[in-house]
Amino acid sequence: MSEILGILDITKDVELRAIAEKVLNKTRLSFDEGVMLFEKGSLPFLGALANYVREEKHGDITYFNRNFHIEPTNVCVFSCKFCSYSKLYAKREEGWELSIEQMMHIVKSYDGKPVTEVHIVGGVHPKLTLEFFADLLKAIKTHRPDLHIKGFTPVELDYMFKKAKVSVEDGMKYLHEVGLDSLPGGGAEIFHPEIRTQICDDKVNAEGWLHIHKAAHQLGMHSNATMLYGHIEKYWHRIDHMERLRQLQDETGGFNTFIPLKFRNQDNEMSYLSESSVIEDMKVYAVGRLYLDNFNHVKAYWPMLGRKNAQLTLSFGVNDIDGTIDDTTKIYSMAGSEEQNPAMNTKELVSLINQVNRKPIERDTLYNVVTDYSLVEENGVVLN
Ligand code: V47
Ligand code: SF4
Repeated sequence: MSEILGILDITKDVELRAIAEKVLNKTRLSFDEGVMLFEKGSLPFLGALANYVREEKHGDITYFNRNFHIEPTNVCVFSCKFCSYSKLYAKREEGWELSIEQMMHIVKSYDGKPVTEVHIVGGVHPKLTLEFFADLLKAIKTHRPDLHIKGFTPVELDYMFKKAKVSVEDGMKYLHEVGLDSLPGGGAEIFHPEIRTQICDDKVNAEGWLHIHKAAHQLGMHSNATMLYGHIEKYWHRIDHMERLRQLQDETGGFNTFIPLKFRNQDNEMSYLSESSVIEDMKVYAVGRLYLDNFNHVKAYWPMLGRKNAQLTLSFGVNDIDGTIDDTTKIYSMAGSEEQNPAMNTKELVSLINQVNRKPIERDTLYNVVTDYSLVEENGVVLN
């Protein structure tokens, strides 16, 4: 109770106090209230409110998982202006594509290591087909059936399905049957056409992105959702984006996690834009936590934000800091990620979470507990 009164004391603004009361009473925020949080909400106000909701849902629990990435190709038929990665026409000699054998070599390099997930995502190569990716999924599942495969954004899937002339529903069913377990959150960017047509005009639109996630959810698969922020979008475009996600989540309940992605400006066609401040970054996490009342988890992708800022997000609504990846995806390192050395082992990740007095828990993709590290001593012994 005193905590609640404390939050209300942070601001004298009548409209913000009304929003705070709604959040404390678990009442859903309206579109205009979402925009108002960005316009008028101070950092302490948003932080206190988002942290309240985070602790109501998860206490101090902070999840991470042990995963690795495979990027089948950096060749891409699309031309997103924020992308520092795709090589098709401009720098063809820098383009690469991996064979199934090469990707299986990566999978096998994790044999005996306690990873629970492989995240597969890359460019959209004009030659790679639905059958090629089905063969990849089958090969991974044959080799390591327990490894959860989180793979392909609607950008890749839309292209694959259209080329194979199959419907979204049939295509998803097929990939699920041959081993695809869930979808990552990429390709969402900003849904509203006013922004989308300026930054990524030629790839799948909002309706297509949401349709593919809905089809996955209807098969019982889970997925994540991202939002690329901090470029040319206005506050209301961010809320419009979250609103569309909130509506689909009401229908299906299939989203696991919301992942805001900070626009990085190195070596892309939008390099003339400056990047958002840390204050703005924390506000995006907090508003995400408050507006998306039907999402259980909000994730900060630490290789992009840096270790210190990732720790800070844990006081702004975030309850997940992604994985102990050995090698960050090139899509980030090329756009200018905060971390020069984005590898972090489990011990480092656990102490990063402990340092800010949160409770580290290793999860699998579906948020089942793998190891509760608050019960594990330095030497790895599980305490009772
Ligand atoms: O959709 C591309 C983003 C995304 C830039 O689901 C950029 O667990 C910032 O979605 N600055 C792909 N971001 C990666 C992705 C992801 C990452 C980690 C975990 C999960 C998950 C999903 O990367 C793209 C795009 O939004 N991106 N260029 C850039 N310059
Ligand atoms: Fe291609 Fe993805 Fe880059 Fe867009 S963001 S150009 S779809 S690799």
